[in-house]
Amino acid sequence: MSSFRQCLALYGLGLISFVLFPGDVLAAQPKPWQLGFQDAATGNMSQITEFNDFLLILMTAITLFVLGLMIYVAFRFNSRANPNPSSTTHNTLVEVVWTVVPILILVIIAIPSFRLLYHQRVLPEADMTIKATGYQWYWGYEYPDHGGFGFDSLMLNDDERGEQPRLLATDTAMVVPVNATVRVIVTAADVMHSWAMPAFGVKMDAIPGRLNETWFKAEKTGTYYGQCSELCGIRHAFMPIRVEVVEPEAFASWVVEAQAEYAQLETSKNMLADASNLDK
Ligand SMILES: [Cu+2]
Repeated sequence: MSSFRQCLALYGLGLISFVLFPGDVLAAQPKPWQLGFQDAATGNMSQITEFNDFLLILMTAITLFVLGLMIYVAFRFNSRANPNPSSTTHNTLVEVVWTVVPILILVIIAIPSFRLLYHQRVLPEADMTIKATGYQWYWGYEYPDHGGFGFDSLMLNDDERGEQPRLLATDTAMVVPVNATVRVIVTAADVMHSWAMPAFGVKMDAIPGRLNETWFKAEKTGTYYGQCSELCGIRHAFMPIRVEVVEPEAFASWVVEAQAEYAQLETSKNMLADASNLDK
């Protein structure tokens, strides 16, 4: 079978599976031939997508209107069609209209824009908190509400990644329950990074010595991929972010496993205390 037909068959299979199993379990990552944003997994991202679509329509309408005017002027008022130009210099009505209409358009854009900013910036009552720390070049996560365990999440190379997508695969993931409001405290330990998750509509700078706050409420279970979005050094492109959104029961059992598996903060605190005793 030619590769084109293989592609077609694969595409068809993908389409059928999408129709049969629509967006319930989502794997948010860039797709070949993707146009626009990744599928939204949070209310904020749905609003961002809607706002983008609205602006696209508005921009297209304005551009077509201006293009139409220019074409009209070029044909109607060129020197052959209009050999004796009018010497009018002012028209109060036209001047009021071309000032007021753009102001109205800006107000129409500003209202949903500010509403969106407000939703992103004002944190609702959070169900849980996770601290994400950017390092050169990987992410570390801490769960202060669940016993304070923490772990690092490193990119997997092509030999290790299995089914996971290239350059986005990680060994461990931030795991969160579906439909929970998660507050993410974002910081960095060395240089500036940025914790970005396109499907959640979240992008927050991670700055050393400073705690930034953001939040999301994932409404669909699945695996979501993002990347560090602040140029942070030679391996900036290789510190992906993976978030697993799971059912609350699965989250609870993951927490039990994670508490056993990952070093507890308490343990590391004791180690630090031991180390400082050694210095004396
Ligand atoms: Cu980074």
